[in-house]
Amino acid sequence: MTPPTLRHRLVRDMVRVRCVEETLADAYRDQRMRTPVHFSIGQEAASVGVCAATRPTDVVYSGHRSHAPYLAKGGDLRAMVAELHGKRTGCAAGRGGSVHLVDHAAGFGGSAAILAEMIPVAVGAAWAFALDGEPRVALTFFGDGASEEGACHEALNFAQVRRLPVVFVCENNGYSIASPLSARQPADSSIRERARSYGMPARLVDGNDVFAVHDAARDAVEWCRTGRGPYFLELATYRWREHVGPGWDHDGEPRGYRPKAEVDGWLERCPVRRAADALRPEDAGIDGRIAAWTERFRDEARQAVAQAEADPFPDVRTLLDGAYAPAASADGPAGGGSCHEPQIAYSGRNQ
Ligand SMILES: Cc1ncc(C[n+]2csc(CCOP(=O)(O)OP(=O)(O)O)c2C)c(N)n1
Repeated sequence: MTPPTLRHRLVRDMVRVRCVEETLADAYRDQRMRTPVHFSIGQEAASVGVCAATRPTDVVYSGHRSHAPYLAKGGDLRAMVAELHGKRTGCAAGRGGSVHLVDHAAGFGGSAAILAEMIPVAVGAAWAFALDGEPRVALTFFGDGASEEGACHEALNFAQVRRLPVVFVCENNGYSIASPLSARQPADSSIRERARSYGMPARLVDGNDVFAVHDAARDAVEWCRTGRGPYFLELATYRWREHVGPGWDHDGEPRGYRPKAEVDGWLERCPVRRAADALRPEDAGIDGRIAAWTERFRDEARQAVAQAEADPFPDVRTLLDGAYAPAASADGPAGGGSCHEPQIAYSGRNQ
């Protein structure tokens, strides 16, 4: 059997992310996952195209929309699904949920839901790589809303001053929850222009074209690895489902912040379908391959959900392990108590 081409791998990896997230969205309705979930369904080309341009030793960070970059960087599927179920086998030992994914072995450095929080963290990692003289690159995914945070601009500035090897990947899906870009940013301005004003290259790319994303990401990573400083990618894309949760904006009471015709227009620009259309002239069997991948990855995702449901919850006695607690003073115990003895009553139910 001939090995898959890079273009095939990019399509396959998007299909995998789509299948995992759709399976999770279906299972979410059973309420066994008690974590908020922010799906990247419709935005798969961004994570897959960028992460395929990295080396295993490069490190990726993300915000709350974290499943896709985690999986695209090679994060362990079962550990992610267990994390979403709050289980001990989760990648954050069941303490973090969907917004606190991590897989150091795969080069996924972590995700967090405080907007823009991981951008300076990625810059810090890049600074360490530069100081150690290691040819590694840090990458950080975030949304258009996060690009408006002060922490983002401080990080861009510092990265450029120090010429650090960090790729800033802004997935511009046009909305911050229900607030459109036009209501939040001055007319005739753009995210990439603001990034460019710090002196780094900043490119707008069709974020639903996985091949274009991959080409741009290769240039960006190469730029950083060869010591020329940071690089900014603005990927224009669109989230298909509601901001948080498994539903669609128009499957019940209209939410009112974006018209159905706009959503439908972006469904037509499905990144998987567009990649398949592009590949068909060189591979008449692409649709059959996608069908086979879909079956395989849905099955893999269903097994991960079944395994996560069967896995144990963390032991309540470990509840405060790893949590900060001030030391007791001579006048009596300080507020937080010990790291090892839970200080709160526990009903034994998963509430
Ligand atoms: C500092 C901070 N402010 C507000 C929020 C609440 N919040 C969570 S997600 C979100 C919108 C994020 O939009 P964007 O960065 O564009 O990412 P998207 O959800 O579109 O992927 C907001 C305002 C937060 N998590 N952190």
